[in-house]
Amino acid sequence: MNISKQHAMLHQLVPDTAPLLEQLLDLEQQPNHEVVVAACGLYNAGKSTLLNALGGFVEQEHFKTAAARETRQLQTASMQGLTLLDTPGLDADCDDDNTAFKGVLQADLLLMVHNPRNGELDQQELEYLANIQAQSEQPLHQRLMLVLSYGGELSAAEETRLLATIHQQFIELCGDKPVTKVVSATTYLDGVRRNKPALIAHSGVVELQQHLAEQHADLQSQRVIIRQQKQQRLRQLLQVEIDHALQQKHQLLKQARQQLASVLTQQEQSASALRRMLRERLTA
Ligand SMILES: Nc1nc2c(ncn2[C@@H]2O[C@H](COP(=O)(O)OP(=O)(O)OP(=O)(O)O)[C@@H](O)[C@H]2O)c(=O)[nH]1
Ligand SMILES: [Mg+2]
Repeated sequence: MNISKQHAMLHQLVPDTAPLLEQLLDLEQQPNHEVVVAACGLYNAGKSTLLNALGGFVEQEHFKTAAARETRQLQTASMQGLTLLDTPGLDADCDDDNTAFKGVLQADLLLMVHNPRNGELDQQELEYLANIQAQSEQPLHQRLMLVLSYGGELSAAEETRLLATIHQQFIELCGDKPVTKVVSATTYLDGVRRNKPALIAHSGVVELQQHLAEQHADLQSQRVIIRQQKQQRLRQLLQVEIDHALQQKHQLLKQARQQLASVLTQQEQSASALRRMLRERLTA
């Protein structure tokens, strides 16, 4: 019997396990694809621009960018063995928030893109991060990098102060601060277009590309371990749910059997009384 048939049977037997089963099935059917690096953050944070810069989409952008809200769906591109994943801004009223979030959860590394013009992380970003943390096998600061976009717009002192505040927010949220890079994707794209090495170097994008290339092998082996841990955790949860559901069924059957037994006893008592009465009448 194949896995889907087993799952269908289990679903029929214990319907409450449906969400867990779905997650397990998703995980089992996930292809062994490339390492996925996803950009997430508020709309207009510069996610798509950053991914265009990282992926080398200079003359023609692969990920559409705009000054207004733009990305509405998940979109991917390949970059030296990595898959870059663009996501809708957190506050976009996107058709399928769940699909977007599921995609983000399956990413191996998250680039949390934050525009320093917005100051520290806002409530929406913090809730989003907490939600990811709640559903991750690894601590948040290990599966996420903070990327401050619009690099060069703050003075060095302002940038240091802002980063200290944001790092403190991370420490409160998950106990540690993530690896952090400050980039200007527009400066990088401009530098490549106009062949200005100083702009390219100043943009911080090359540094980020190098960092991702260095992380590649680690991310790949981590992916296998995390997948196994996730499967193990889901199977354990499933086992607990199944045991609980079977115990409840067993209890219900026991009660039903007791009720039936008591009805049977009553009926037997009535029948004996009836037989006794008939016998007395016949012998009278
Ligand atoms: N000055 C400056 N502008 C930037 C930078 N990064 C992005 N922008 C601009 O910011 C605007 C929004 O950029 P996008 O990359 O579309 O932002 P996004 O986060 O993908 O936005 P949504 O798809 O709507 O969620 C565009 O006009 C970009 O040109 C940057 O580092 N510096
Ligand atoms: Mg976008």
